[in-house]
Amino acid sequence: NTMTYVQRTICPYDCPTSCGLLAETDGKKILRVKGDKTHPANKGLICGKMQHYEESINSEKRILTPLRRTGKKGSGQFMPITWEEAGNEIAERFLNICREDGPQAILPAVYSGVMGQIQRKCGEAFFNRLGACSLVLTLCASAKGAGYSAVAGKTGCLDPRELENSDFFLIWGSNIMATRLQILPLLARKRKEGKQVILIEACGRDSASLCDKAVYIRPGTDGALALAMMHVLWREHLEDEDFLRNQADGYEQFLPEIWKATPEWAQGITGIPAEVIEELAHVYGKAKAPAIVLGSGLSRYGNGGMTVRLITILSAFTGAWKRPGGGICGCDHNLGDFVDTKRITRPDLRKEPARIVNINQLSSALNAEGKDKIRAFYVYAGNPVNSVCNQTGLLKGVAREDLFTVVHERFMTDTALYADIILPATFSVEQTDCFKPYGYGTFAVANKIIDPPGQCKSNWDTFCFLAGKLGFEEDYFKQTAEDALEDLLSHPGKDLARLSEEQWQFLREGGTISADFADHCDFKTPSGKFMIVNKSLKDPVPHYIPCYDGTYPFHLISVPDSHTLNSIFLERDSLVENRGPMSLLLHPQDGAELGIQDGDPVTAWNDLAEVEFKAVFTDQIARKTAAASGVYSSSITGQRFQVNALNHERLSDIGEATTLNDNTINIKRSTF
Ligand SMILES: Nc1nc2c(c(=O)[nH]1)N[C@H]1C(S)=C(S)[C@@H](COP(=O)(O)OP(=O)(O)OC[C@H]3O[C@@H](n4cnc5c(=O)[nH]c(N)nc54)[C@H](O)[C@@H]3O)O[C@H]1N2
Ligand SMILES: Nc1nc2c(c(=O)[nH]1)N[C@H]1C(S)=C(S)[C@@H](COP(=O)(O)OP(=O)(O)OC[C@H]3O[C@@H](n4cnc5c(=O)[nH]c(N)nc54)[C@H](O)[C@@H]3O)O[C@H]1N2
Ligand SMILES: [Mo]
Repeated sequence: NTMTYVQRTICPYDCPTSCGLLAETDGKKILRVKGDKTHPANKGLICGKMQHYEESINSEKRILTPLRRTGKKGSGQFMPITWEEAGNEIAERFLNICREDGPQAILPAVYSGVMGQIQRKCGEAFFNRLGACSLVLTLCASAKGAGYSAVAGKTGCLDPRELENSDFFLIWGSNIMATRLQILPLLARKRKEGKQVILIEACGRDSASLCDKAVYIRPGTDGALALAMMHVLWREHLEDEDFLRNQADGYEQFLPEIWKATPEWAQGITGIPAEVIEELAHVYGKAKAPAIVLGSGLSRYGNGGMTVRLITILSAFTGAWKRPGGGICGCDHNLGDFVDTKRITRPDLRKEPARIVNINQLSSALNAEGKDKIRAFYVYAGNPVNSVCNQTGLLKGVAREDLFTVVHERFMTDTALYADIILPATFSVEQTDCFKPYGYGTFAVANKIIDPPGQCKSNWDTFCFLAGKLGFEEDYFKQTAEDALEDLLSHPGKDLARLSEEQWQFLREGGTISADFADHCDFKTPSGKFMIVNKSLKDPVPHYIPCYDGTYPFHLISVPDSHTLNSIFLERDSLVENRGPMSLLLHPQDGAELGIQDGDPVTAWNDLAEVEFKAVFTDQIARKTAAASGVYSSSITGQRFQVNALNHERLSDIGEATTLNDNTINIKRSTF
């Protein structure tokens, strides 16, 4: 008969929305979680995974104390130790390494386990102060970011709430069922009103049924489609010539690229029939306020930045940016000016220029010899053994006996299995943070609701604890996360500075506030114009460039799964069970040509590795494409290597991003 109460919080995971949640608690445990109907972005709608967030928080699989390795690396044998023991050992090892080889022999790795501005980014201050390597965080959508800003600079794209005014929707390379659930009610309503929704996908298994029509494209060739659509629009006089000549840079120089890009040419590259391209361009060109909802999958290629440049130009080619609801959505980053994250990351604490390591090349870094040898690896809020390419190289690296590895985690991940010391991490409800989602112009505070179980510590508290052990004197490391939040809020960006007393109060109590939508025609670029041609780039005039592709017959792509989020939620048996075994989606005709049947065990291989999957047939995939759905761990598949073992660590054309969708494989029926 205990009293319970409800507190607002925010989903901490790597999604465009940062959904508002209501958590019911007795002050000790989280009992129930539901969507916050008053939240401006998700309006109460949350995914199946978060509907039982409490099952993750209360999971018996959580790591509750610091652990020291007792068996071979990877064996999973650990014994509990105290924070004092763990902290002393980490400090001693780090100080020795700093003395012997310098702090650049210490490599931190973080990614997107928690998306809050404080808990995600506080480690940077610690490693800046230490002088460790600086990690380039481009494991996700930075080729997309680079491609978009190469054209639009810092101009804000469409906030999804602006899609209310759109009259035509191109869902381009986005698994909206898994990653953009919050816009589904709007799309359903628009379809009822007779507005068309068309999907352009390499694999539309999850999303095709939510659209009027799906067009399947050969992976990595979307730039050719965008060019050919512009060709048709130009030929049919559907372009906005006034906009292109007067508000954009370089239209004249770009025109020859369009003239060359006939639908017949694009058919040869994309595999989409020329008539379909013609029709697509016509319906797009006839719409007044067409919106392109752009996913990130198509940017994870050797030509990813160029592809996004071409699609961004297409999104403005008919003048759509001038009309409410017209333009491009999903290109992030410039939706609102709230807090100054440098107050958290503290680049000023670094005394010497950093040694830079790209997260996509962790495998190379961990296997380097000589003066570049990495001696300590500190992982937090990330699971690189499962999320980064060249998994065979990564496993070789983390298995090194002379590498001292610390992993700050909530669960025994494949990365944690290789740790010398594991530190127990918190859940979002056990720590204070603030959120600026990458898909909406909103900002939210999420206050700590309950104390962590066992001896779990947040990233903030852990770095401050270790700073103490290392003798860092800066006041920064003596603050609490609540102090850090107060510091951010007392140096507000322009969209916070204008809040009323009442709104401040609401925000501080865990509310979400919104920035105004961007002015899409006030171009935040050096020339003040939309940059069709961008002279600061190696490739100033956009044109079609092929992706890496490769020598094997099938193009391998990775697609998000709606039951899980990257390797998060693997602790939830029911979600993992519903998702099923690690599968490779294939077109039935390709399956037939390979002599395999739906459900067969198959082996996929290339120059890097050999990985076992279950073949799953779907019509909703481009030919000669194999799509691996979701991220799996060794404990689920029983295999040492998962899909990323088949992916190279090559980078994108611009943005230094992952090219995890740009690899080729052979496939055969497994023989046991
Ligand atoms: N349930 C769930 N939600 C998630 C995630 C998850 O794993 N599960 N991941 C989260 C993360 S980390 C991110 S970054 C976001 C966004 O996650 P992203 O991984 O960017 O996913 P999407 O934007 O949905 O885009 C992926 C889609 O691109 C398609 N695709 C791949 N290559 C091509 C191509 O060459 N051309 C075209 N047209 N399509 C292609 C794939 O088939 C897939 O449907 O979602 C987040 N939300
Ligand atoms: N094959 C394949 N590879 C992929 C993808 C894919 O779809 N397929 N997706 C790619 C994309 S888009 C991304 S963004 C990356 C994601 O790459 P990662 O961020 O490395 O992967 P996650 O699986 O999200 O792992 C995050 C880990 O952080 C832990 N964690 C959560 N909260 C906290 C916290 O507060 N503190 C600490 N210390 N730990 C915490 C979680 O338990 C989890 O194990 O993976 C990329 N790699
Ligand atoms: Mo991501």
